[in-house]
Amino acid sequence: MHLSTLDYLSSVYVQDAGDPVLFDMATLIVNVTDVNDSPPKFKDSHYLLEIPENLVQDSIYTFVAQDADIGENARITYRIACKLTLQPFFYVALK
Ligand SMILES: [Ca+2]
Repeated sequence: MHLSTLDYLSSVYVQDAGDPVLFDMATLIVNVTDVNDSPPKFKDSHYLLEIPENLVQDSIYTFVAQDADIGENARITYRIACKLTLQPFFYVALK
């Protein structure tokens, strides 16, 4: 018998009112399945990175998000997203 972390094991007991009292017991396993009810979340809602124009580097920052679900419901993929708006994807601030 394999129990996952969300399985709960208990016993159920039944008896009659006869004389002598007769009874039986059974094992009860409750498996609580995960529902994808938690969205992945970044720690912060905005990130500002300042990068020198001559930077030669494979990686400049690692974004980390967390998901409170388990298994496939917590598996996160990352993408650079560009919404279809008139807003520019990158802002360049001149100092
Ligand atoms: Ca989730």
